[in-house]
Amino acid sequence: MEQNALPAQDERPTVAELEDRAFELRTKLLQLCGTYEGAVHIGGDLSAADIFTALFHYGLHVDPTDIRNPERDRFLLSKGHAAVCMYIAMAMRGFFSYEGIVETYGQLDSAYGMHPCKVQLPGVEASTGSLGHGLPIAVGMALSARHRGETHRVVCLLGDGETGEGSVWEAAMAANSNRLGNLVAFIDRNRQLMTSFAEERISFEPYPDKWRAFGWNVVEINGHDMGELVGAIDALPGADSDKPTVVICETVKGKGVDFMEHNLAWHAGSLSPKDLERALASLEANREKEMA
Ligand SMILES: Cc1ncc(C[n+]2csc(CCOP(=O)(O)OP(=O)(O)O)c2C)c(N)n1
Repeated sequence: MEQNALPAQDERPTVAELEDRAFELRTKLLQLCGTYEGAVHIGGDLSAADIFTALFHYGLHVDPTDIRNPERDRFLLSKGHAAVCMYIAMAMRGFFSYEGIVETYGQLDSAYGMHPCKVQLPGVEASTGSLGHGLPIAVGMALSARHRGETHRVVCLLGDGETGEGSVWEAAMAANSNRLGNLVAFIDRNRQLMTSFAEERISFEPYPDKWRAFGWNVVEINGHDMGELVGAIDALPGADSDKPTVVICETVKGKGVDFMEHNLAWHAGSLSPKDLERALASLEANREKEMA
């Protein structure tokens, strides 16, 4: 990923360091889930945790001490229900404090709502949560950057289920028509929706071919392999290129916690103290297995 004139990211972490951060992110997420009384969208948070880590700790050219810098990359969370995972990834990058999130998450008037609100939380680029809106907004932002001669990227994370929304494909067409090489979409391809598995409800396949047919560069990776995430980010075409890129990240909903993985019951939920203990133990055991 090319850098624009913003100061270089402090020191870019290694893949191993990013893996550690993703583990910390998942741990903090589960802990928050254990203290918050309401439901958290835990399944789609865990599937996206590695993507958030790779973006906020490696790929995105952003500066937590200068959040309005006009040269920053713009990140939009189109699957807005995964906001809490984004907040924690941002907190770990220095945007705000984790404790602050835990204190007020989900409360009326909190800056940290279940869905992100750009008015309430500086650093959030777009208010999202109604699925299908992030990519259209990202297209407008990328087009506007082009007209102004700006060189940053606009990066948007979508759920695969979300791409059942027609507005996503209108945006995909508009991005191609306007040759928006400064636009990058990451798809969290966890193959689950809210209450069902994706292909049971809607035929997504041949999914990468659909994006190709809409004129996009298509990159397919394992969205839990930090090396592949970093490789995909490093290989992105320059923001001055003329084709938008989609990185389809094959993921597992509930990733890292055995009893949540591929389990429709964990699209959203809350954790009893006992559940939290089990979840943290499973996360730890899986991490040890991966490192062995
Ligand atoms: C327009 C709209 N319809 C329905 C919902 C309710 N909803 C929230 S999450 C979700 C499932 C989305 O699936 P996906 O995009 O694959 O997200 P993930 O599985 O990664 O959580 C739905 C239907 C919504 N937020 N917006």
